[in-house]
Amino acid sequence: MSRFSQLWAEIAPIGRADSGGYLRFALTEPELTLRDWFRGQAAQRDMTVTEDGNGNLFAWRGEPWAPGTVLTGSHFDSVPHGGGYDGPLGIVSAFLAVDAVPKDRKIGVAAFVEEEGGRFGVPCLGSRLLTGVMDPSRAAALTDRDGISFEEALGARPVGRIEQIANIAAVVELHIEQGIALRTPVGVGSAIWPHGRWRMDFAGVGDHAGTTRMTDRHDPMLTFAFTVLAANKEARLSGAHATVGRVQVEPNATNAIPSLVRGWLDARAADTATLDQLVESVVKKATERAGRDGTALSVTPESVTAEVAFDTALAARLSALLDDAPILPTGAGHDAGVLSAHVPTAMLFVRNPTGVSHSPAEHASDADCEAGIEALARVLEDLS
Ligand code: HGY
Ligand code: MN
Ligand code: MN
Ligand code: MN
Repeated sequence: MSRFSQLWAEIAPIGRADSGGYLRFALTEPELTLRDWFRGQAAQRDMTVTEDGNGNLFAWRGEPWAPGTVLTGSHFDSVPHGGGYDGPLGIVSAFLAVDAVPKDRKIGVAAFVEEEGGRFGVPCLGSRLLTGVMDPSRAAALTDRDGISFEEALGARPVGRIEQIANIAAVVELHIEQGIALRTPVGVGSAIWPHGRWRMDFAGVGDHAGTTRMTDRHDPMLTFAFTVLAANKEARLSGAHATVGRVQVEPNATNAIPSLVRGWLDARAADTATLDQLVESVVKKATERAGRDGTALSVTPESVTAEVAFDTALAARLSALLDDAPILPTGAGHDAGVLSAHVPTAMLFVRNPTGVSHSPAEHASDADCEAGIEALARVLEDLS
């Protein structure tokens, strides 16, 4: 059994649901178990473990945050019933790559908290706090579906920007590819599409499903359903990607017209103009429809992320180092995207044969994962 398969077997059962997908929400029992696993891996390598007061966990070879350190890693948290590779592959690969890098090199391994935003709603929460682009008091007050705040889950108020991020020479995040463009075992990231989430609240008039005449209704579910169709159509017409998820209906009963339907629009496009056009048009059409339905729509932008263009010289250097590995964009957000505004940053992608992700069916072959580890080791050695 290879070192990779051995470590992979250690974490595979943690947080796995009957669906075969994972329920690894930030700072819940499965993710905390993975953090303990992380500490064990660091101890085996005599690496110093630190936490940054924002929920991010680090293992350092050399002094924590020493100038010139190269940082790698990813996240443990998953979307509900997500795949096991999205995030953890970058952390397992980081520890195994560290093993192959000369011992005198200063390397850090990170596990960023709440990358998916699956518990508290804001993606890349940990890396946004670390770099100072997320206000700690706003983060502290974020709540999950049970009303638990991030501060309560963390056990303390998040501290916000860590000034030592300026000491980091480079960041490299290895991640399973979440599309089908990569046809070689390993690729290098060129960019992250502009994307964001918009919370859409549809308010109507709750009433009896059986006795209320159709002409008397102000049913927010109707406006919501129209909006889902409008988002889908607009995206298809413009080549963008739009999804409506995380839906809450109040009251969520068979025989009651709801008073409120809450959903999140996840929209992404290859360029900012297309993204802006998509969101503007969906909101306009939904607002018009709300007028016809006698419902009210409120839209709140959340974590809108501008296009990330990774350092092109760095990407070219890594591609050359990795036998001309292809350089490709991704539509998925990553902590590396947040960090890239503060530190020279690169991403390595490992081939995903089906491109399926955020699903129990997400998979990468052991051979490609081993190739990813070998590539990451080469990159860490080159950059450090
Ligand atoms: O949702 C994303 O784009 C990423 O997988 N967190
Ligand atoms: Mn993800
Ligand atoms: Mn991810
Ligand atoms: Mn990520």
